[in-house]
Amino acid sequence: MSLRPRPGCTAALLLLAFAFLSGCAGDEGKTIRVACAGPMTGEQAKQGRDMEEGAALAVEEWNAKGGALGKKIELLVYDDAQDPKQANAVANKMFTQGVVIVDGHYNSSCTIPASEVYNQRKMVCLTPASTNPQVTDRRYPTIFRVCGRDDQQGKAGAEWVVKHMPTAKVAVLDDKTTYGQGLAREFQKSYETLSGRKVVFAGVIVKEDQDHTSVLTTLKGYEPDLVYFGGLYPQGGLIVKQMRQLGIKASFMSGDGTYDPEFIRIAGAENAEGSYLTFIPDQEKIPTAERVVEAYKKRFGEVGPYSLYSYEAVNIALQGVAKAGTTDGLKVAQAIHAMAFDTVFGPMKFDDKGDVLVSPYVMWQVQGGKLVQLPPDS
Ligand code: ABU
Repeated sequence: MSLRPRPGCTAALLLLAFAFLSGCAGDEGKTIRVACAGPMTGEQAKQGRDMEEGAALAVEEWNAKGGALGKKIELLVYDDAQDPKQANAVANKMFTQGVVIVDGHYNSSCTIPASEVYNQRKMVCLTPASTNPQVTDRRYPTIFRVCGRDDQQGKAGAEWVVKHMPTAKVAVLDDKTTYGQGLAREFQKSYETLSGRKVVFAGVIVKEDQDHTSVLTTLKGYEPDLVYFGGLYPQGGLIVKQMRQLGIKASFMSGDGTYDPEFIRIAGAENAEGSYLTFIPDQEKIPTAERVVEAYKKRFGEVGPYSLYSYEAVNIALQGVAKAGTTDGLKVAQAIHAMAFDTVFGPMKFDDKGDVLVSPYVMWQVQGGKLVQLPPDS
């Protein structure tokens, strides 16, 4: 477990830490235990921190209103270290520690195995960020996803390419993870169907490597106009940087896992310039998000890609608890399935798989070293 304060939020996080330590001393049952689980250490730690902060804000707001079912809410933070085995281990630990709600995980490769435990133990899990279809396609009754799916965003990326770059030669790369490989295949399938053309090259990187020039040199030989990458920002940033170093001028496109200012920092602003990324419309411009965005910024600073999704994962779960009048996982899940939620993203409801009914993907581009949402018809 880890709690890492940002400047200005030390006192509040210390309170959370105190609450956790008190919990360890035997408060189980006196509080409702909510877990936030994700990559709290390592190269994706920024995403874990964003999730933790969103969850902390939601828990604080619930506690300020008196908690739920007459009990205070206690936030416990678990580090899955972006490792499927560790995700499974922390899922089991949560069960032994009396966790009833899980906000997690970030990586689909962690959410999928961990949700086997949540399903078996009837714990309610809402992932704020895992977009691989398998997360919900297994139709486990207590598993939900607050964000969209890779079959939706892969198709959105392909539609954009077919419309805006109809004659482009397209190459595809992925990082061989559940998320990256899945997203790349969804993009490729939609692209080839919609355009009637084949991608000119499909290759993989070794995620743990820092040097991707071998596969990029092969890719260069196919003279692509666009490189679509299925993977996350630490690798996406390096790929763009090394593409430019090798003189590959092709446009770069990726998905939500690359959508983070860290992508631009790792690539270098000059190298990342012009890159395309699919993500949801600007969260800071959603009228229903205004109050929470302001509160989040005041407490933690910049809102991360999945900060507000994490905030809403906790809110939705606790509304389910309040509606069900119990922390029994199956009853809470039934309540969540039956309810309609007013969220920062607007009205939200879940289908019978546990997916949200609406999840709009739009195109973003790096312009002037910043992520800029492109108008819908551009
Ligand atoms: N959707 C981006 C987070 C990574 C994942 O789904 O595995």
